[in-house]
Amino acid sequence: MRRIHAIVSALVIAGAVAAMSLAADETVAPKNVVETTAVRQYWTYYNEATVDFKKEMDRLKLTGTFDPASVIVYAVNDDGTMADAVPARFIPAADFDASAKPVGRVVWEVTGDGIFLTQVAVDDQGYIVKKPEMDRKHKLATKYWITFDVKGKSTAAAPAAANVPDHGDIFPNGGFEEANAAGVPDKLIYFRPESMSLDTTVFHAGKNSLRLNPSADNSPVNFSVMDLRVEAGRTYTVSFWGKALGTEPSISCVSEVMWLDKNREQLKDDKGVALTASLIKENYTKTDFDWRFFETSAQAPAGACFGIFYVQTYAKAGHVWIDDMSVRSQPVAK
Ligand SMILES: [Ca+2]
Repeated sequence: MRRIHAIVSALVIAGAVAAMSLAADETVAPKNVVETTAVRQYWTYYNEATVDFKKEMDRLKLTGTFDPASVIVYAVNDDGTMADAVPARFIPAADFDASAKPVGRVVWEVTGDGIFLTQVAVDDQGYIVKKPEMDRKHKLATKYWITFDVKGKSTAAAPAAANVPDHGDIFPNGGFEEANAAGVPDKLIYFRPESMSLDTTVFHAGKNSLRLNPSADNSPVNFSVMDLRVEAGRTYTVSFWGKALGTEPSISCVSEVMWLDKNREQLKDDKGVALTASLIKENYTKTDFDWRFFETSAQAPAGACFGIFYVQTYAKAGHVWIDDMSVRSQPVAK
């Protein structure tokens, strides 16, 4: 199944991809292509894009009625050739109408590359390289082709999409639901048992949350993901649910996203001030709070290759809980 497109993969695609007809074999060549990108991470995740297929049909001068079952997503190699179809789903918008308003979200799998944070660098051409050999792996932003057809014309079979969720989220295991028997959450390499734990009795959703356990000699405590790879110019919506209890009334929490360039240097404005996006702002939340939703949308600035998302408490007593950490990119296909 994963190699059925080998014939097409051998073709080198040059120039614009819109409205293309790739090969004589109509059963494998995507005709109607909406091009988008996603940034590969260490871990596998699901990206999403909202697509107005009416607009795309107009652009492609395509007549007929959009076929929701025809949506297939292909990865594109860095040389422009088509790679395999990836697990994907089309989720119609609430007011979807196949004829009048064929709009919805496409969610697809973005395969992790497994290159650990400390081994990752980005070269001058925008490729992820693996240190210390500086072995070039792939571009930071991978192209994807969302293909579709009109009713009665679909010929290519989509890969099984049984495990594709109904929304995209870059953040790995942000609900802390996946954990091993010892209570260590999966995929979150910054979990530190000396200052945090899984909580199976206090949570916002599911069965677990992450609890920060500050103390007088162990403060501040933070939970962060240091190796989010981002695409400059793309807007990211970053959020989590938080709760604080028993903390001192002076200062409780801060949460930010920081942006780093390809050398992992923090990006700053022309006054030398670090570029950040705040979820809990600089004046902090100065007292305990029950479950509250914190969110910000921020555009990754020019030159940004990495983002750090963290939640930190300055308390020396009490606990702070975190659940449903999320980072979503909504690349609206052009
Ligand atoms: Ca949870």
